[in-house]
Amino acid sequence: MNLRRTLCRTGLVAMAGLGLLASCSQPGANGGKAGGGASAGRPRVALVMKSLANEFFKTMEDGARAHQKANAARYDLTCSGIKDEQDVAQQIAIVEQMIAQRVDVLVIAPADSKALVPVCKKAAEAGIVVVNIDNRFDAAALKDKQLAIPFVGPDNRKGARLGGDCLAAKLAKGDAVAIVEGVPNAFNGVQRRLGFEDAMNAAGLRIVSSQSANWMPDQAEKVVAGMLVQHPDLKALLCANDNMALGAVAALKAANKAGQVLVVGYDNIGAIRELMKEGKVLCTVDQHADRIAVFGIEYGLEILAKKTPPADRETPVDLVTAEGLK
Ligand code: ALL
Repeated sequence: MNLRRTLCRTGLVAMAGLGLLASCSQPGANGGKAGGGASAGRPRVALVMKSLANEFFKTMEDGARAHQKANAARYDLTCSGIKDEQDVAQQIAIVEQMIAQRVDVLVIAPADSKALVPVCKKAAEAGIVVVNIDNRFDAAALKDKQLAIPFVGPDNRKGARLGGDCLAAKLAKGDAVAIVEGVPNAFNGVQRRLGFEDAMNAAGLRIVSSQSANWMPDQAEKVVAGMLVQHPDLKALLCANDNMALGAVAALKAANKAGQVLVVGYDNIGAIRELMKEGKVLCTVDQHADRIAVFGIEYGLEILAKKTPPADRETPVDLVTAEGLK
């Protein structure tokens, strides 16, 4: 095993000891250059994601790695993530490590829209170009720290509206529906709830319950089981991500209500596409996980090279229906 791979392995073991999940594609040696750390002159980009147990982030990582491979002469890439959707402290610890390693660009999907702001300020002050992807930082928290970090990602309210409108077309005015929300401190989760509400209100549907299941399937299964008992007339479940839609489908099966309550998801993961083909999920929203990080990386490299002033960039969202998959 060569030295680079050994270092990568050692790093992984150390990170595993801290409960961090990380992987190295092109770890490179830290050149020790002030403010740099580029290997062979190439900038080092760190992609910091959330739960790698979520297929969404696996797809994001695969997309980023494929892009790096095709652009190997342009930059080196390190990808990391956390084990648990809510483990904000671990994500902060990863960013601290990236600062210590003096990467050039940090592309981050924050697990919490407020809690990651201080450590990202520290990264920016260390001369690292920080790009926020997927889940937007809280505007007030950024302002408070006098920090300007560009956001590269979709309009989540718009995306959720697409899923909500698709559902509304299948229901009658006055029907009861429920929302399964993401982590309350994630801006994108909040925006998706608002987008679902926009669609339900426009169609005259009744939202009888709206509860968080923190993006996780097992939590969603429990939350939905409770909703089904409390609201036996429920006609549909709007889930803020596909993992929670998986939990919702499991809860429906356990309650012998499979096929009787419509399910909407968000992410377009493989497992949900299968359930859509089986008629167990009505639709989902594709935010193109494979491209979100790539957009962020490209933008980070551009800012690094040209000192472009930070500006937000909106990425696409599209509705995916069962019919569309046939
Ligand atoms: C969000 C993503 C996905 C994902 C969720 C779970 O930031 O946009 O919808 O399912 O994180 O961590």
